[in-house]
Amino acid sequence: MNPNQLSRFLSLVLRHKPDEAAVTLDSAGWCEIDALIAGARQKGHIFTREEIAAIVASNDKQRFALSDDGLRIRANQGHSVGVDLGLQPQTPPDTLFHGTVARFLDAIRREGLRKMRRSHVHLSRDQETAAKVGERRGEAIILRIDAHAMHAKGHSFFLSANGVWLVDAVPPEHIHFPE
Ligand code: HQG
Repeated sequence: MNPNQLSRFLSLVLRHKPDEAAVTLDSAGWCEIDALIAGARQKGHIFTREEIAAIVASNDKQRFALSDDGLRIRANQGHSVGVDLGLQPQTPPDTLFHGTVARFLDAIRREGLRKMRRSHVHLSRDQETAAKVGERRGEAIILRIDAHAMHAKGHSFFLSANGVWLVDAVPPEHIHFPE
């Protein structure tokens, strides 16, 4: 696997489908690296501990973290399998952003932002990051989220280890749509 393929494979296993490497994640999302390497090898995916360490260190979005003892790995966010990352609620910046595409806007106006397949709605701290998230699907539309008002109303916000703001849902009244 080249580094890109390995990064994608780790995202798949550590966020969505641990079965793909014949491993289980613990309740906080951690996976033994030795078990991951052995399980993936059984399925024909060959990589080393050093290659994993290089991905963790160099990944453009810091998608993965190693445990303090270096023996386990987990994804910092983006899960669809149920894990509890143990994040503490935090006060968000007054404004956060969400990058999406035009075809979702009608539904978002009706029902707000929903977490869809993931465990949270993902919000970005700045417009540039939100633009990159939206561009994965087409021409990005940037929504401005009134995080201050949501927080004041009791919504819990969490900050992932790689700087993504996570929230359960965003009701439509807290979303500013572009003109
Ligand atoms: C949309 C990447 C219809 C939402 C990025 C998005 C991010 C709705 C899509 C991370 C909706 C869900 C997450 C509603 C939301 N009706 N569509 N009510 N509510 N949507 O991938 O935020 O590279 O689950 O706008 O950088 O795009 O994987 O979420 O378009 O941080 O590390 O439904 O994924 O990180 O898509 O991206 P996603 P997202 P990684």
